[in-house]
Amino acid sequence: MATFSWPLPADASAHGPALDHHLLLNLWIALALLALAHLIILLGLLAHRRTEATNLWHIEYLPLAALAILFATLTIKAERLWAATRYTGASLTAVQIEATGVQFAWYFRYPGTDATFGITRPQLVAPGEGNPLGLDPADPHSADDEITSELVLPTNREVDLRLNAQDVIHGFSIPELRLKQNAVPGQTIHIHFTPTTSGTYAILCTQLCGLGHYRMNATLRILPPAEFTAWLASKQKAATP
Ligand SMILES: [Cu+2]
Repeated sequence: MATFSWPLPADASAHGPALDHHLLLNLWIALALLALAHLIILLGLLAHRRTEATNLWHIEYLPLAALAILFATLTIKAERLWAATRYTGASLTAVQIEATGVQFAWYFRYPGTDATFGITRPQLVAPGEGNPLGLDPADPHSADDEITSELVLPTNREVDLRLNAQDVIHGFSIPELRLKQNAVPGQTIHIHFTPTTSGTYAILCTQLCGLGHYRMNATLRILPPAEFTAWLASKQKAATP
């Protein structure tokens, strides 16, 4: 199956190949069942009616039970693959980053050298004054927080991304990382994953969140660890007065 030409975008995450494999397995099974259903219809048309209709229960219920077990197994496997990025906790050494969806932009926040995110308050949100997330300057943890409009991640290190939304539900989606998760106002939703391939990728919003939805996108840059550390240091240096 490795030689199968696959019209999905290239995968740049550690969990992606398992998801791709499962998707392909689903498609092959659906194709096989479609062919089988047509074969059965064809045989039914050609066969002579030799049996009483009342004796056909096993022809009806056994395939039905087999299909139910097959689809339940595929669904449970898919649910587990998805839950691996969502419901299991990230490792304690994961890079901590926050992403916030706002009509119509994504903001990313790095906690800085104190490794703690500063408190944000809705009443302090003022994008025109350079405080799009409403960081509270009275909280000492907020002083070194770095807010960016592009997401920069290191390769081969787990990322613990917390997702927020300020106004309406936005859909955080990176096709190359096989990630799609809603950002919901009033909730902090964690997803964790490990980028594997350096490059520049698009971050999209996949919920119709308003008139400017079409332009709600951002850039993801995945860098080798040394370059990522240098980028983070340069951001922090620029922020220090
Ligand atoms: Cu949106």
